[in-house]
Amino acid sequence: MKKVLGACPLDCPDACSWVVTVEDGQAVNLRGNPDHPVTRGALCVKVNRYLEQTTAADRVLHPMRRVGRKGEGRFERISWDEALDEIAGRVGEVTREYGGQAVWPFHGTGSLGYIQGLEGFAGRRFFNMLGASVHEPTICSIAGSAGLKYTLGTSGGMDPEDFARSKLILLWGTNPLTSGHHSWKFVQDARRGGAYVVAIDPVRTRTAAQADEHLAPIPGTDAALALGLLNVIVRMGAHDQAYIDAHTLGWEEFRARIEEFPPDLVAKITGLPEERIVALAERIARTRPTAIRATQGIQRHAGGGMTLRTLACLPGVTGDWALPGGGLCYSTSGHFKLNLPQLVRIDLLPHPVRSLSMTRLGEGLLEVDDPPVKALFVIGANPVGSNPDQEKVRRGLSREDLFTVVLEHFPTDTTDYADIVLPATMQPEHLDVIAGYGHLYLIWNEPAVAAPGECLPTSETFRRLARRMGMTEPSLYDSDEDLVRQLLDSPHPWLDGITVEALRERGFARLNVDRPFLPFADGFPTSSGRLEFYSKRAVRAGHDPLPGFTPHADTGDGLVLISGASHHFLNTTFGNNPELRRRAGAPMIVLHPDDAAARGIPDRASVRVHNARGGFEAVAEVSDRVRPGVAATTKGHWAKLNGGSTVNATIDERDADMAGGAVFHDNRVEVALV
Ligand SMILES: Nc1nc2c(c(=O)[nH]1)N[C@H]1C(S)=C(S)[C@@H](COP(=O)(O)OP(=O)(O)OC[C@H]3O[C@@H](n4cnc5c(=O)[nH]c(N)nc54)[C@H](O)[C@@H]3O)O[C@H]1N2
Ligand SMILES: Nc1nc2c(c(=O)[nH]1)N[C@H]1C(S)=C(S)[C@@H](COP(=O)(O)OP(=O)(O)OC[C@H]3O[C@@H](n4cnc5c(=O)[nH]c(N)nc54)[C@H](O)[C@@H]3O)O[C@H]1N2
Ligand code: SF4
Ligand SMILES: [Mo]
Repeated sequence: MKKVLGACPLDCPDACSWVVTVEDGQAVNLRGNPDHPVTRGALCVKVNRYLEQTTAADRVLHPMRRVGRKGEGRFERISWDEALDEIAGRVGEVTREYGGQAVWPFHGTGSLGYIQGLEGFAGRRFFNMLGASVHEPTICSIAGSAGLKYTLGTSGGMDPEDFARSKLILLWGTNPLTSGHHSWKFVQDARRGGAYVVAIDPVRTRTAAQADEHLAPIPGTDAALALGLLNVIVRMGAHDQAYIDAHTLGWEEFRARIEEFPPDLVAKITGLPEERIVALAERIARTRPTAIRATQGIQRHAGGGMTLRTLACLPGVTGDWALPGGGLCYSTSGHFKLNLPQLVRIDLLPHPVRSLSMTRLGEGLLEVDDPPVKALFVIGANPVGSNPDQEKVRRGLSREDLFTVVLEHFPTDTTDYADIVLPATMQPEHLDVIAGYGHLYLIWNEPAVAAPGECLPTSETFRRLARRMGMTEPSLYDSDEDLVRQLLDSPHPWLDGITVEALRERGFARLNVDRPFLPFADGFPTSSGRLEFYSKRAVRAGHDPLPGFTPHADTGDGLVLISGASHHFLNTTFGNNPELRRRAGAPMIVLHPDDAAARGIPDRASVRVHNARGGFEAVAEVSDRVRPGVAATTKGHWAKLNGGSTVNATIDERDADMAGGAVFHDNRVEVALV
């Protein structure tokens, strides 16, 4: 029997460190690493079933070639040799006829590993050699990150471990009890120290139900709420003028913007009672330190970038950025100053290439023609389940002239459209290193068991494909461990002493930063070195020079449908696990009693949720967990296991205000009895 240290690869802020128990070459137990200060011995309801998934009967174990029509999901088993020959041949034809840019390496968030996953996996070097289009990972968090960079110069903020020192915590558009529960312990620590917790969410989630106070604004109006809170704070004279003078840029201009948002107007915009806005502002005014936790859900709207840009100003006005336990945390990933350029090797590109946005796969496959996309590699992604506009994505993937290769663990809604499916290893079967976006540790993942069937690490698949295509560039053949060494080879002091050996021994390493962590103690990484209320960079990018409020673009009829994290699935990962499906139940939609009554929908009724793009079937839950005009469901169900379509059939392939982010929660639907 041996115990092997690993890392949860899933797209979750917590990046847990885990321990696999191996007996006779089989993984027999998986649990959270008790030594890791954030994991603290616990995984989650989903990953407690991860080992079960590694041996599930439906796991893809061999290369397969399509025999049926696209979308039908009928395949025959082939050998790796046949698969590599066919892929090398088809990709060679495409690049000769249309150029490298006709190849789209579409990689998703199935694994956040630096080697096997999204962050820069070895396949990037192969695609750079081809001169393939660059894939822009726009689907998750990019609008908020872009907004934060205007204000702070980085998307990184405070360390969630420091929530324990806060006296007021605003859980603003975040549902940690479902989407990354490990930070909750720090919230509880703060409460023991007397902290007050406010949830700001149009839905009464598990998290909101546990808060001391819950405010349910109209979706997409948070920036107006932030400006309204600031309006009251400034009128009280509770802004920190000394901090503002020493550390910010453009206060007089921003102050004028704040004056445009008095609480009576903000009450109208947000649908919140004016007295509750004023009361929260007064609470912020008198409570130091105040921490804001905002995550990705809040920015999946037309104005999502502006929302984070504006929220990050709040601690700049109150001076909380200077205080342990104060500030804002969206994602910590910007703090990992790893040597990504050396891993990704963009310099291998033969010439500059275009980018294709992950969020716009339908458009990319159906409308782009300079050149058209002729070969698609889907790696760690399930776009039929997770992308906006499911029907458009299906139409794109159905193109007969498109050659599609999907690297997967399971026969998903997307593999059904593949020409070739390649079997990929799961986390206990390959080497990787990962960083959370909700803490400051790098986590090591040592292979624990042999891969089943003919599964290969994604990195190895691309080494073999490069060889098959006759590529001679030596760095294509670097081993996984070499790749990690190149990644860790960074001059940044926060990475001093973090080596493969150190990681391997303990399973994790915290960045060399102080505890408590004051991210901007040495200034902000903007061009002025200050927090920029006024941003020249924003002006150059065509945005408002000042933080403000950007309303929803789609103001039509219908209910605003929010489809946030499911407690039992992670995106569409685990959507095929029988026990988690049983616990999750059928797809549901929460309707306010007034909205249900107006449509004659009783509790537990079967309904069809639809709009011009498409629809899906769900069970109605009539409840005041949502505010009137808002409906809630969750992401993650598989279409083929739930009547052929999911909530993503209703979502628009539209961009948010910044960097091409997706707008999943900015979606209008109608609901009718079936
Ligand atoms: N169990 C589980 N965990 C997950 C995931 C999962 O699918 N399942 N997904 C993972 C991924 S990929 C990510 S990116 C993170 C995301 O983690 P979160 O950001 O927590 O994800 P969401 O559930 O999309 O959104 C959080 C909350 O924002 C609220 N919200 C939506 N629109 C608005 C708004 O306009 N204003 C306000 N104030 N609130 C709003 C939603 O109602 C929701 O409760 O979670 C990760 N963790
Ligand atoms: N309606 C709605 N839709 C959403 C969202 C929402 O809030 N609402 N949120 C969006 C967000 S935040 C995100 S991040 C996206 C995620 O969208 P995707 O990136 O498509 O993520 P998943 O749906 O989890 O699909 C990941 C796939 O990768 C596979 N996989 C996992 N590990 C590996 C590996 O090591 N190698 C290979 N080859 N494959 C692997 C898994 O089996 C799984 O099928 O979904 C988005 N979709
Ligand atoms: S999904 Fe998140 S909470 Fe669950 S084990 Fe993985 S990192 Fe931890
Ligand atoms: Mo995400």
